[in-house]
Amino acid sequence: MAKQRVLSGIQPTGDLHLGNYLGAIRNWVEIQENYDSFLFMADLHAITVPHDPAQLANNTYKVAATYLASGISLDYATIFVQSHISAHSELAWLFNCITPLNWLERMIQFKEKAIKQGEDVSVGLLDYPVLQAADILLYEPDLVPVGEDQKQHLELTRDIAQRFNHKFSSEENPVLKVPTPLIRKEGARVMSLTDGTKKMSKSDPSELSRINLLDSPETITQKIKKCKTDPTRGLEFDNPDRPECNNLLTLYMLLSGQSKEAVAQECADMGWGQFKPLLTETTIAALTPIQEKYHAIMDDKGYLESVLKQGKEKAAEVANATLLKAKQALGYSIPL
Ligand code: AQP
Repeated sequence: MAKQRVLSGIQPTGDLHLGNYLGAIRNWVEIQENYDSFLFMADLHAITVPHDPAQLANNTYKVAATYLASGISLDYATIFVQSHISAHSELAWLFNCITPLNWLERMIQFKEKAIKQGEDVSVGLLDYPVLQAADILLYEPDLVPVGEDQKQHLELTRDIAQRFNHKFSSEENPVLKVPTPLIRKEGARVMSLTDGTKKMSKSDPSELSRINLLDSPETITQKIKKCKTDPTRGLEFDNPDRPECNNLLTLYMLLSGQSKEAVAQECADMGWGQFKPLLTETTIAALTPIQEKYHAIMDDKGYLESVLKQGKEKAAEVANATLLKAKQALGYSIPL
């Protein structure tokens, strides 16, 4: 029996951080053996906010190298660049014409990012979830593993698929496969180090708010030393009045691979002065092997390019077949 399919991606918009790793990449690695994974670099999404053309290609290589360095194996995964497959843009246009504008206007991420852009909000930023629906539906995945912040976008993807199927195909023979989001409980929302109520994000202007996967041991030490805590002694999970405490304990739990119960017990009587060095050491130990592999892969561009070329060929075959079905359902039937 064919394996079920998984699809996910990350925008090459800057340095990846612990949120991207714990909320997304680590989960892809954990389940990869049981699935046929399609993982991409969302470089069309990367230009929905102002970007530097001189950085785009290198950022895209960096994300691909991070996938591989984090343990994604080509035995199970196809890694490709979104812009290499023109079906993404084409299907997004078709979906634009069936998606009500007010579905997009209520997207939380649009509202948050639009505030940051001020006057300079692009149509692309509003349209981002429609392109994301195309990214996903082209590959007919069974599961889409993402962080909690993407939940609303995945619901929209499901709505677009269902609307398309309802309007342009029969119930017995739907054109688009409706996917299921996979959002793990732990690590689904890694919070900022400077504000435990805000998610850790690449676009936060404060470098101190996040730990990047490529941060040096010195930088990690500094960031954890300066991170926000509270005056209470004794550390605990799930106290809504102590969001930073919950976040830092969760990071420790995930990076050390221990259970929640073990961490709760170990840290119950600790003060921050004792906990911070422990978290620092654990973070450095978890990231060092990834960093070593990352640098080796980045030094071999020929290898990376061959991975992406192979990925393009496999992804294009799947994507073009779905695009053709969608176009035919819409009435594009004149032979080439
Ligand atoms: N803080 C987070 N906690 C858990 N998961 C997270 N993800 C991002 N931040 C966290 C997950 O990472 C994947 C890819 O994200 P992305 O880079 O494509 O876009 P994003 O969600 O917009 O990430 P950022 O860091 O917030 O980037 P900017 O600041 O550029 O928008 C997704 O699976 C996401 O859930």
